[in-house]
Order: sequence, then C-alpha cells, then structure tokens
Amino acid sequence: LKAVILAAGNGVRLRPITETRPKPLIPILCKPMLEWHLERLAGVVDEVVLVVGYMGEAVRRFVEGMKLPFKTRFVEQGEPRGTGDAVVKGVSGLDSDEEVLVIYSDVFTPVNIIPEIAGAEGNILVASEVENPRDYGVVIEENGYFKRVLEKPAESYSRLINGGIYKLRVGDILANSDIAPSPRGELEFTDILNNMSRRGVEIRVHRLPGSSWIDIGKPWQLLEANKMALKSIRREIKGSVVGPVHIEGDVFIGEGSIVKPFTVIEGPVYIDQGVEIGPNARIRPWSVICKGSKIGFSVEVKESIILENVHASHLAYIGDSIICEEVNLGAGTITANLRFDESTVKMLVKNRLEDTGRRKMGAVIGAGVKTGVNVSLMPGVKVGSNTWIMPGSVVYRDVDSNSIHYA
Ligand code: TTP
Repeated sequence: LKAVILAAGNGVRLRPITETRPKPLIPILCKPMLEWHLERLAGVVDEVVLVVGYMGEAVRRFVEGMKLPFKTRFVEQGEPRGTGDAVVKGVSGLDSDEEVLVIYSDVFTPVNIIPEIAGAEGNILVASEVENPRDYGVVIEENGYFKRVLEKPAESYSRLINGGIYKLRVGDILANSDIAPSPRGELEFTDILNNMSRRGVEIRVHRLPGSSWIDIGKPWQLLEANKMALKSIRREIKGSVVGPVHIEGDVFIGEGSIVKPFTVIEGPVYIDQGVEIGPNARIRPWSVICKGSKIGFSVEVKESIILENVHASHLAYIGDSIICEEVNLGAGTITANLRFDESTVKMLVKNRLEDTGRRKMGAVIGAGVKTGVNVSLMPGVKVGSNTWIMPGSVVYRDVDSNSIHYA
C-alpha cells in the first residue's frame, strides 16, 4: 500500500501563521501536522508521495530529517490548481491496480484511524459529523455507500462531511479525473469522487462521530485542534520543577524544561522541551507552549498556543491566542479576548469578516513580532510577521507584516 499526502496548499486563510511556515508544518502539541500523519503511516505503507508546492523546500527538508521506515517521494504540483489536480499528480506513475491512501495534510483526528482504513476492503471515504456542515463538502450516502459530495451547500442536507482521508484504487481515480474547474476555479477532488459514484464505482463511507475530526483551515481551528489533542494527554513530568509549584490535572512537561517557584499550572497543558516557566506564572487549561519559549514573572497564559522561542518575560496576559515563533512580548502586553457585548469574536480571513464562533478569542501574532511595553491587542486581531508594535499601542485592526505600528 502507498500513500499520497496533499501538502501543496497556500494556506492563505491561516495567515500570518503560514507566512513563515507551510501549513503541513504547523504543529499540534508542538508536533507538525505532517509528522502526525507520517508516524501513523509507519508499518502501514511502503511508500509515501508528498505533493508539495508552497514552501515545498521546507516540507522536503523536514521529511528528509525524519527517520522513516518507508520510501518518500516528492511531486511538485506547480500552481495549486486544486485538490483534484494534486491527487492526480500524486498518483500518476503508480500501478492502476494498486490502492492508495489519500490524505489531506491539514486534517487531524486525535485517534489514529489509519490502520482501520488501510485494513478495510475496497474503496473507502472517511466522513465526519460536524456542527457546521455548510462550511464543508457535505456527503450524501445511501446504505453506507457514497453517492455525492455537495460543496458548501446553501442548505445543509446532513451533518456528514468529507473528511479528506480516503483509500482508493489508483485506476478508479485516473479513469474519473475528467473534471472542469469548480465555481471557485479549482479542480476539486470531490468532482472526481462524484464522477466515480455516477459511473458505478463503489466507495464505502467510513463514518467518524462528532468531535473526532477537524481540519485546520482558519486560525481558531488550530486552537480547537490542540484542544482535541490535549484531551488525550496524561500527566508526565520529565523536566524540573523547582520549589513550591502547584500543578493540577494532566500536565506534560518535556525534558530540559524548568518550572520556577510560585507557578500554578492547571491541566490539560502541554509544555514541550527546553521551556522556562515562572517564577510566579499561571498557565491555565488548554495551553500549549513549544520548545525554547520563556513565560516569565506574572505572565498568565490561557487556552493559547505559543510556538517556538517566544519570550513573554514579565507581566503579560495571553488568552485564546496564537503566538508564532520568535515573538517578543513587552511587559504589560495584553490580549483582550472578550467583547463587552459578549458576542462571538469576528476575524478577517482572506479579507472577509468571519465569525470564529468563539465568545473568547484573542490575537494571532505572526513570527518575529515585537510588542513594546503596555501594548493591548483587541479580540480577533492579527499581527503580520516581523512587525513592531510600538509601546503603549492599542491595536484594533489587523496589522500588516514587516511594518511598524505606532501608538
Ligand atoms: P485547502 O484548505 O482547500 O487549501 P489551502 O491549503 O491552499 O488553504 P487556503 O484556501 O487557506 O489557501 O486545501 C485542502 C488540502 O489540499 C490541504 O491539505 C492542502 C491541499 N492542497 C494541495 O495540495 N493542492 C492544491 O492545489 C490545493 C488547493 C490544496
């Protein structure tokens, strides 16, 4: 069995996170999404084809740095013309009687379903139940068999959506790849699936229950994905904890990390290797702090993701936020995460104001940003990478990358 992983998207909706890393290298519990997929394919496949494009070199370097028990091959997609185009390029050259696992690199299931899918007979499509089916490709099935996908329908006919994980016969994909661009101008893999169904190729629907699948397309979904993953961690403390520290619940602290006195950590919390916390910090549930970061004196972190080498050394509040790598937060930097009217927080995504569905949502801060002392960031604001926010600023709107924002 072989696998094709789609890793070529531009990830525009995830900016500024994707300004400095391709989407497949965005981590969940400090481990890139792509690494989760590759680890799960060990012992299941003998070759993985990675379809790459945007920041493809970074993807290639990352994969080549991993020790994997199967062959890997990279296919350049060129212009990202859609998932259908990517899959066809990924499977071309494979034997038509062979079966492939097709996996979108930006989907996450906290439980590993790959062995079950790989071991099942015939063509399989993984579908998941979600609360907001209208944002996805809604799957119509009959007696457990796939009939059609309706892309982002105005009305939702069912809560079952296309999960972006399949096992299919290569010949069935290629024989049905005669598709035209969709209304959004992309060659969609779902149109190939619709062709297959219409021409009598059987595809069994493998149904996942709610809350066991997520795709990471927009920033707040990264918070949700980490939250899903945090539900299955267990208390494990490998680093050192110095003096009076209060730790409750499921807290993971990686090797070489140090927690200094008078710190309170309320699990579930994941602290990676080489992290420094405290003295006198408060880390609240659903937080993830990655390698080399420093959360110092009187800094409170709540339901946030802090990527690598972030420094928040004193007197800061980071709530429901995503802080990318190499960010420096000045003393007194505050992310506001709740509106006075308590309505759900909106965020600009690809120039459209979208409802995050979250009553509490803070900021998304791109890599290399520096905030001066006493900077306040209003709910749902995004700051582009390598930008400076000058001291005393109150940031109400998104700030461009590589810029200077004056108070
Ligand atoms: P999408 O989330 O639809 O697209 P994207 O990753 O480019 O993100 P955005 O819309 O924010 O720019 O992609 C779904 C999956 O398919 C994802 O894993 C990336 C992959 N993909 C490709 O490999 N090639 C492509 O041409 C496209 C559109 C997506």
